[in-house]
Amino acid sequence: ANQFGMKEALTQLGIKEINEGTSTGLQNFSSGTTLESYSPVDGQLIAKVTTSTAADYDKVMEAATAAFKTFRTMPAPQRGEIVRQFGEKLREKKEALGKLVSYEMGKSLQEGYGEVQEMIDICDFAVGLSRQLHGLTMHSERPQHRMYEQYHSLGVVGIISAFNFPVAVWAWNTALAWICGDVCVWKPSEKTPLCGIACQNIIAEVIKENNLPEGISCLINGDYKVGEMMTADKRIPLISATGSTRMGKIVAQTVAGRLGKSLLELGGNNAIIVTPDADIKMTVIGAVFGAVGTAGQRCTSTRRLIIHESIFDKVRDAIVAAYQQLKIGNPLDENNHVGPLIDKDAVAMYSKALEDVVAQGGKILVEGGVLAGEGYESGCYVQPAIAEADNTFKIVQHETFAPVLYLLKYTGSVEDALDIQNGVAQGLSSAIMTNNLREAEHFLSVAGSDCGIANVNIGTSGAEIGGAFGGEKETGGGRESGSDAWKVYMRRQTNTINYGSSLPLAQGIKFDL
Ligand code: UN1
Repeated sequence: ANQFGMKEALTQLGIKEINEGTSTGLQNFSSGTTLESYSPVDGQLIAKVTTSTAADYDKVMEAATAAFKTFRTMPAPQRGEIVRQFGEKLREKKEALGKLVSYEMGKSLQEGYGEVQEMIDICDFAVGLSRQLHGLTMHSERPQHRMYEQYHSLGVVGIISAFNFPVAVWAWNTALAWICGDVCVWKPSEKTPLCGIACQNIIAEVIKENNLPEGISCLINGDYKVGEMMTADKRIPLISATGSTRMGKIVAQTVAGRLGKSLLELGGNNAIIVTPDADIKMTVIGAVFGAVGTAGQRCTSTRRLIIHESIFDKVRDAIVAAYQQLKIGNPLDENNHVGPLIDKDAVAMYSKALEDVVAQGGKILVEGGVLAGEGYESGCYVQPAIAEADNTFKIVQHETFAPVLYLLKYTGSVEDALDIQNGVAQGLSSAIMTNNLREAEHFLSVAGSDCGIANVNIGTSGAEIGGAFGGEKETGGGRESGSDAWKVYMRRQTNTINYGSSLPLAQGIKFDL
């Protein structure tokens, strides 16, 4: 299928018919079975990827551990220069990589480009940060003593990423890990292995051009069994995992069992509170993009709208009307708003959610359904749906990774809306639409949203890379990307230096010999 210049894009990214799925920057080690990547856009086979066996994995880990020993001694700003070069290559390949993301994953081309832009942005952020890996200095209680803390490189970082952001989430992790002096072993989702190959090909060029130790960026491919090799591996001090809460609980327990660190970025059940003081026009754009962007497969997707009863009908009608404008179809065609779901399993979960919401007492406002006919041959295209529901429904409490939006009604004050918003197990993203300062500040206060992300007059999705990204409760508690998220990729060391000629003990303890 060479629609929209996909063939050129694949060539530019070095994607062949069969690709080596286990590699360091310089060598390939794949000897496992083959993984086939089919596009949800047109159902066509894009290419194949060889998976990693335990022996392949070991070779990669040996290269990674060896690379770490030298990479950690390279000054951080020089590592920043490597990341800068990587960001430059991403700028050159933005179009090709954005297209591949769109074709292999199914998100709209605009969102595919947006994802590559996030990679570029985090590279820029990391370059600056490479000169700012600051620790504090403290005043010692003892005379002629100095105390400070410093951050040292941690080691091999294991990255397990999901299909929905097949390139950006890896970049959030690697760009920071590299400037911190860590090396990375990445297992992309088995649903988007070619995005992994494409990224690895790009970084391999940087590794070659700079004569860097092979193994600073390693790729492995396969299903959860490959992931298990990583989570159980004592050579990996930090596992950064993005995906379902179910997966995260398994990862967390395995990694904790060996007292490793994990950075978890799991499910969300994100809501927008719409108060009587909301700007309806802004609400509609924010809610619709949040609910149908990436076909509802962002961890930040808007799942629930919590609308005050006094404006419920007005907001409902405006959103329902906006849904009639949505064009669903090939995401590479920029006339379309919504592309396909990732695969038929996702379609089945979507259909089941719609059945469940009705069975549990919900009322369908915008009919869903699986689309068939010309352009929908892959069987992965669905109609974004809306249901009026109650927060207590089991299905509303659950994160369905599809474009299903629940409208919930609240009466009373913003506190009542917050009870509903916070009344779920997940805690990733949240938003309030209001021009009322008191409501907005209450929402942001300690008694307000319990999520890792809380926005005012912005939807729940589409966060910038400069802030720390992540959430509370069953979202896993991890923070990636901006702010001081880099600290998790380093180990902290406290240093006390005595430049005097006696040895006073802390806490004034006397110990004379
Ligand atoms: C995800 O869905 O895993 O905030 C990440 C957003 C994007 C990242 C989402 N910047 O929607």
